[in-house]
Amino acid sequence: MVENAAMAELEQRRILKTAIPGPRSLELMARKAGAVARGIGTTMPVFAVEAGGGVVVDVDGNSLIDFGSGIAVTTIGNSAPRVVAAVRDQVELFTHTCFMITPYEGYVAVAEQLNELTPGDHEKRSVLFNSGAEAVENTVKIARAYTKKQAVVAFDHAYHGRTNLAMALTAKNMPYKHGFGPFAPEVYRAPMSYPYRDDKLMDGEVAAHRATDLIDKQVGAGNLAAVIIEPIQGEGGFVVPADGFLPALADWCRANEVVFIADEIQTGFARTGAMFACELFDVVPDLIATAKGIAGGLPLAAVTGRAEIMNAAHVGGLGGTYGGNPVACAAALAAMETIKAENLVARAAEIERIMLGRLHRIQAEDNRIGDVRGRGAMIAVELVHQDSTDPDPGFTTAAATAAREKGVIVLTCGTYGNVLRFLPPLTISDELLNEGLDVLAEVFSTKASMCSPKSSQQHDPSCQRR
Ligand code: PLZ
Repeated sequence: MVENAAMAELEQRRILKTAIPGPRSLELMARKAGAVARGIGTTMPVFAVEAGGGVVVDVDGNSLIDFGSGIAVTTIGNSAPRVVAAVRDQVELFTHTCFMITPYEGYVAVAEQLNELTPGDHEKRSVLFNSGAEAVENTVKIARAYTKKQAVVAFDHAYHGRTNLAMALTAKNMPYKHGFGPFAPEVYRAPMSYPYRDDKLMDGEVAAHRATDLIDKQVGAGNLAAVIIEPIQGEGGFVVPADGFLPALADWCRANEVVFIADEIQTGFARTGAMFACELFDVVPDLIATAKGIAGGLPLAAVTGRAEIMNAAHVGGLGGTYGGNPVACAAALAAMETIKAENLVARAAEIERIMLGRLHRIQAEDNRIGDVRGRGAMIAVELVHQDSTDPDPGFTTAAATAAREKGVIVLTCGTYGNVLRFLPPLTISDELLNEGLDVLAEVFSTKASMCSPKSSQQHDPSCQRR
């Protein structure tokens, strides 16, 4: 692994010097409340000063194990050495010209890389943007321009972003949509394949048929421009669809002249133990939206796809002032080189093995863990009330808070708020990974007698498990 001075100095250890949050973080949280709009929430109220490898260091000197990667962004580690060097070099040359005014090579090189790395060996084109939501919006613009149709189908539990069209595509009301309507029209929702919650007899093909049948009846393929789906859902609960679901859906799209869009904003760039999660399911999307892990933490996003679809939008129809900023492009080239040079796709698969092994062992002792699932370094546990599949968001919040107080950054997700998700950077050491898992094991064992009452009951007598 290439190391730089800063990273070598950053001790790869969990260190707790104060309570979490410490006094300086508390002071800064008070300043945040006085200066930043309340709509921006805080998962963990500690302020970062440095990060790398598998740790985030806070203003009180606490060194926290990073199981979040800033929501699946710093896949190659924070301040990855190649990214730092590439950004430094580019910043000294120029920071912006606007690619639509005077182009530069970095943008073209990123597009070439994306065309090569994304699934399928057909002729492709790419276009760059700033955020995942912007990429998603543009997949729909492009699909509409190509098909001359308007409707778009998204799925239950989907998350596609916070801009107006992306909000319409996103399933969950609170906190993403509540009070922010009206939403973009011509967006329809289909049922997702959710093996833990679906009928046990529902295999992937049957689940796909359930979705396409509803689309046929309620929308009509003749009106449908695109189907957009996360191959493994992110914010919606790390839902891994049943085998056969995505290929059947993609086949139906092809047969009906509907553009099949994969939103790989969270799953892309080695995160799931493949360069892109579509590969795990043997599907080749027509368009693929990427962001997050693409540029080692700098804001960049992309749409890549079949040349004939990508070229359907007229000249000047796509763009934006900052899209494909030269500094972000330099970072992206360095990030992609890092993934290849450090064999991070294989590292993600190794992380999957370690995490699933440990979490299955914890689950065997604890029937509040209804499901353990995920691929690569995108792993989750779904928490339920004892001896049922009823979601337990109260216990989930308590477990996440307990883990954070012990110095492990963990995130929650899921339509029902009952999923603990783990997204470590692929540069985390086995020691830190295992230490983070030790903390989780400790949290589950010390919280053994703690569970929240079912919403329908004042007191759950089955709560006393041990
Ligand atoms: N599509 C699949 O995961 C971003 C959002 C966090 P942006 N997910 C994290 C939050 O609460 O805002 C995401 C995603 C998928 C689209 C997006 C949107 O990407 O870069 O946040 O716009």
